[in-house]
Amino acid sequence: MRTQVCIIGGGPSGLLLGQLLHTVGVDTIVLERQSKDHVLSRIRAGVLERGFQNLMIQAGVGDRMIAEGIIHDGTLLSNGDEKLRIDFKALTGSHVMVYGQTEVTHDLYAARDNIGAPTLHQVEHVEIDNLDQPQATVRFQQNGEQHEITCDYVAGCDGFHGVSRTTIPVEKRREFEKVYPFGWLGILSETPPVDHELIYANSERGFALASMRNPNLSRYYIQCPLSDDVKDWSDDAFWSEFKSRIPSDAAERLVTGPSIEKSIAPLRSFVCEPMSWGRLFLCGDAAHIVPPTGAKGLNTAASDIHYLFEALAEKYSERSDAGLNAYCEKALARVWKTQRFSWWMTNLLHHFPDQTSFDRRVQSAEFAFLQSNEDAQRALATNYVGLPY
Ligand code: RFL
Ligand code: PHB
Repeated sequence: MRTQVCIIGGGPSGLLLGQLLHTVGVDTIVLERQSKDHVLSRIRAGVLERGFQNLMIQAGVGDRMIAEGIIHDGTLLSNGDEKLRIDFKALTGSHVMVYGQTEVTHDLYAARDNIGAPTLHQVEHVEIDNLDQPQATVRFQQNGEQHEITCDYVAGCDGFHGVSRTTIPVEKRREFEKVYPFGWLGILSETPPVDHELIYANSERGFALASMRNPNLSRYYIQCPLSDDVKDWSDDAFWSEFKSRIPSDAAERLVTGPSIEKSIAPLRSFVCEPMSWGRLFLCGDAAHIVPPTGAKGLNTAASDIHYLFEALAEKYSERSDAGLNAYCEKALARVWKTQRFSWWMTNLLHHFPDQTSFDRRVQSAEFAFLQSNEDAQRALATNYVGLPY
């Protein structure tokens, strides 16, 4: 098999890149380890920056998102019963959109099927080779048979547990990591969201987040110890803990119901440098992970895709390597800014097991400063709605 760009990973990064390249006539093959149903059943991100929304439109897959996505002009932060609304619209003139990653992936798969571009599922033992040669090679197995693809470029969009990153020789790779001493227990429930905007709550009992997918589907999270097992969390236990952490007026109007999904995700900050190696370009979770507090994971994946798409389009239309040579530096500059913001939001809003009474007072002082200072609010809002590409 032969293609111009071989994309490893059929998650949102890989699929979005495939659609964008299609608009400029560049052909791709997507290799995905899981079945399509498995990929579409994953419940993950919920908040899209304006840049992400624009990329979906540019890729020709924005119609359902525009029709069904919910525009959010602000979000509420709380510290105990102290509240602060961050008004994105007034502070930045911009907004975010609530439209689930599951829906994004669904729309991207439908569009890919529509153009008849090849997506090979349940591939195993992917190996990337010849990255320093005029053509790269990708070998893999499917249904027990060995296959090989030759291509101009490889896009490593295979997430944190993928193989692309480890193709960069270990002595040439630097990894920066911070593992947080807690996770997020999340549930999805067919109940009306407790508020029309998201609530990020810090409380004496730890962090909670009230989010949503649509007017009758709520997504709620609480910070929990990493040692917790999701099987030990009954719905009742979740609701009671969640209620104790959000502001009391919200707790009073909270509608509870059975959970239809419940899982625990660990929190981690991670960056791999470089993000390119010969003909290989890493994008999204394959190269970096953020704790979900700032809603930046999927959005930072999208900015990588934007830089890589522009560089590949330039290469194929103008025969220039300038964009590809600059990819790593451009992508990393924005990646580190979103790392800083996600780390800062995580520190502002969570309880750390080794936190002293001094640390807690500093957290409250930071919250009070935000409440009293519009410039600080604008800095938060500017990062939350998304830094420019
Ligand atoms: P993905 O989604 O992990 O997709 C990678 C794909 O590659 C496949 N794969 C392989 N394929 C072939 N060969 C191999 N060897 C392979 N190894 C892996 C995998 O099966 C998979 O299909 O990475 P991608 O595309 O870079 O997308 C990244 C996003 O999924 C991620 O950043 C976000 O979900 C993070 N995230 C959030 N991001 C936001 O921007 N806003 C949010 O509100 C937000 N909330 C969240 C989140 C992540 C969460 N979890 C579960 C970690 C909330 C949570 C709880
Ligand atoms: C979500 O709706 O899943 C969500 C929203 C905001 C975040 C993280 C997750 O910061």
